[in-house]
Amino acid sequence: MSQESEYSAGQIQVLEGLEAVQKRPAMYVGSTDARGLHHLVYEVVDNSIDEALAGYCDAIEVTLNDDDSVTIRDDGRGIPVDTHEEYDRPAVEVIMTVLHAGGKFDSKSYQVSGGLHGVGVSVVNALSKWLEVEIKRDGGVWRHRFDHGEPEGDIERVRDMEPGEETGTEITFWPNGGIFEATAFDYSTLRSRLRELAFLNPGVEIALRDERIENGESVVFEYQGGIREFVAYLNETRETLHDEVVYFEGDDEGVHVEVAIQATAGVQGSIHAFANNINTREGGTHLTGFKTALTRVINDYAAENGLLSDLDGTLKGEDIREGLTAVVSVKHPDPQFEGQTKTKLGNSEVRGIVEGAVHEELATYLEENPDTAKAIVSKAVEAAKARKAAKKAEELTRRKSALESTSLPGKLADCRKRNPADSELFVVEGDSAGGSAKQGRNPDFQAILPIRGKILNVEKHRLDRILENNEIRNLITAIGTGIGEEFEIDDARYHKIILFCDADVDGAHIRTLLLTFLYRHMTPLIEAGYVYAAQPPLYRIRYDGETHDAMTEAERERIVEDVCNGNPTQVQRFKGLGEMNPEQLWDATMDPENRILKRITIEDAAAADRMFSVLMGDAVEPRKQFIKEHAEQAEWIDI
Ligand code: 0RA
Repeated sequence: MSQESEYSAGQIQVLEGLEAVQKRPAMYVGSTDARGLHHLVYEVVDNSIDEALAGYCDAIEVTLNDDDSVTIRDDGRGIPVDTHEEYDRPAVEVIMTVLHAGGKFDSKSYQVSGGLHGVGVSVVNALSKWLEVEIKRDGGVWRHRFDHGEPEGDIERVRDMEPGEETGTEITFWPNGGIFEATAFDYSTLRSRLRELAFLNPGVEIALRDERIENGESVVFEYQGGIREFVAYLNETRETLHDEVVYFEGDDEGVHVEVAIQATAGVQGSIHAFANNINTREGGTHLTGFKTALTRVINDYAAENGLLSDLDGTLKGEDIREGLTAVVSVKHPDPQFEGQTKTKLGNSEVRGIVEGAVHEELATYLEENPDTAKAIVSKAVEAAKARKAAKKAEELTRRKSALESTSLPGKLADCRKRNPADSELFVVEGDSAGGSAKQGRNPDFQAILPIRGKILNVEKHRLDRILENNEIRNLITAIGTGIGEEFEIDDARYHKIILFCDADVDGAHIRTLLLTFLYRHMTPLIEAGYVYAAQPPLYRIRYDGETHDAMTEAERERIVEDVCNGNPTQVQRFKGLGEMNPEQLWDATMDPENRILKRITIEDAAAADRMFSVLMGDAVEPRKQFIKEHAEQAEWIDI
C-alpha cells in the first residue's frame, strides 16, 4: 500500500494544516528567534492556565530537561482521550494535529490567550521534532507521541490510575532545530513570564525547574494577593507614599476588571496593562479608560476636600501619574488584539467598562481611606506645582529648542551616508575612546558621538532637569527622533544605535544609565530593534599567526588551553576602549564582519521597569540583593 492511501481525507487535511505552520512558522508564533521559541512554552502553559481559570487546576510545573526538551505538567482534568466523532480519532490526537481545535472542545469562560498566543497546542506540535503527552484521566494513564507533528502509532493506555491519583496533563516537546534559530530555553526569560502569570492568576502555583545542569535553579511562584502583590513587587525598591496597595475589581458585560495602585515618591510612573494575561504593551481601550477615570476621580476627590486651594487650576493626568505604579488587568470573553505586535486591546466597549469600574470603586476606596487618598493627591499637587514652575521659568521653551534645534552637536562626527537604514551611531564612553573610534571607523556609514563620564541618572529626575544635561541633549539631537510624546520613529537618523562601553563595572554602569534613558524616554527606539550594545573583547590572544578574542575570563582559559595548547604567543588584556588603538577598535568592535553586537530587546516591560528602578533607585539593600541574585549575568544585564 502506498503511503498516501493509508491516510483518510480527514488526516490529509490535518497534515496540510501542520505543513502550513511548518512553512510559515512566524505567522503562528511571531518569529523563529528566541522569542518565538519561548512562545511555544507559553502556549502550552496558557492551556494549563485556562484549566486553572475554569477551576480545575491549581498547580503548573515547567521543567527544562537536560536533553533540551521542556515538560509542562498540570493537575487539570487532562486532555480528553475518548474518540472524536468527526475525525474518528482520540480527541487528544485531534487537539494536537488540527489547527485551533482546542477551543472547540470546551466552552471556556475566558480563553486567556490572545495575540500571538492562542494558536493552539497543535502549533507547538507542528514545530517540534517530537512531542509526547501523558494524560491521567478516565481512570487510566495514557501516552501518545508525535514525530514532526504526525502521530506515531496509536494512543496507548499505559496503566490504570492508582486510587487517589490526581488527573492531569504532561506535555514534553523538543523544538525543531531546523525551524528555530536557537533551541535553548532561557531560564530567566521563562522565570519572569511565569512570575507575571502567577501574579495575574492568584492562587495558581507555578513552578520552574532547570534540570539541564547539576544543582540547577528552581523557583515556585504563588501569589494569593494577585496584582496587589505585583504592584508591591514593582515598588519593592521605591519609596512608597502609603502602605496598603489600592485594589478593587468589578464585573460588567462579562468583562472582569482588576486594578492595583500605589503611589511612590519618585518621578517615574509605570502603568502596566494586561488583557487576558497578555501584556498589552501598546496599550488599548482598557488603559485609556483607566487613565480617564483616574484623572477624573482624583480631581473630584481633591476638589471636594479642598486640596486644590493652593493650585491654580486642576490636576492633569500626567501630574497624577507621576511616580504612580499601577497594574490594570482585564479578562474578556472575546479579546481583539491590534497593533504592530498585536499587543493593543481593541474592544471599544472595554473603555467605558473600565472607566465605570474605576469611577465607582476608586471613589469609594478614597472615601474609605482618606490617608491614602491624601497621600496620592498631595503627590499629584506637588507634581503639578513643579510642572507649572518649570513652565514659568520657560523651561518648556528651552526644552523645545533643545529638541528642535536643527544643528547637530559639535561633538558628533557624523557619517557621509544620509540613509538611516544604512547608518550607524556609536555612542562611545569617554573622549579618548571617542577619538580612537573616529579614526578607526568607516566614515561612510559610521558616526561617532563621545559621551563624557557618567550621564545623569534619569530615574531620579524630572524631564526638565534631564534636559539640562548636555550629554543627553547631544544624544537626543544626534538620534533625531525627539523624546516622550513628541517621539517620531521615522525621524531616526540611524537604524543602529550602538552603545559602546567598557567591559568593566564602570562601563556596565554607564551602559545601564544610557539604557535607562532610552527605555524611559525613547521606548519605541528599543521596540523597533534599533538599539544595540557592542561587546568589546576582554582579551586578544595570538597564536600561530592568528588572533582570537575572548569576551570572558573563562573563554580566555578555553582558548589558551584548547586552541594554543597552553602556550599562546601573546595574551593582551584590553583594560578599556581608550587603550585600544584605532585599528584594534575597528577590528575587534566596529567592523561589521567581525564585531559582536547584542540587540537590546524588551521581552517583558514590567520586569524591565522593576530592573531599572532596582538598579537606579535609592534603596541600597535591594540593589545588592538583585546583583547577588543575578551574579551570573553581572557582565551582561538583559532587559
Ligand atoms: C480540551 C478540553 C478540555 C480540556 C483540555 C482540552 C485541556 C488541554 C490542556 C493542555 C494542557 N493542559 C490541558 N488540560 C486540559 C476539557 C475536558 C473536560 O471537559 O473534561
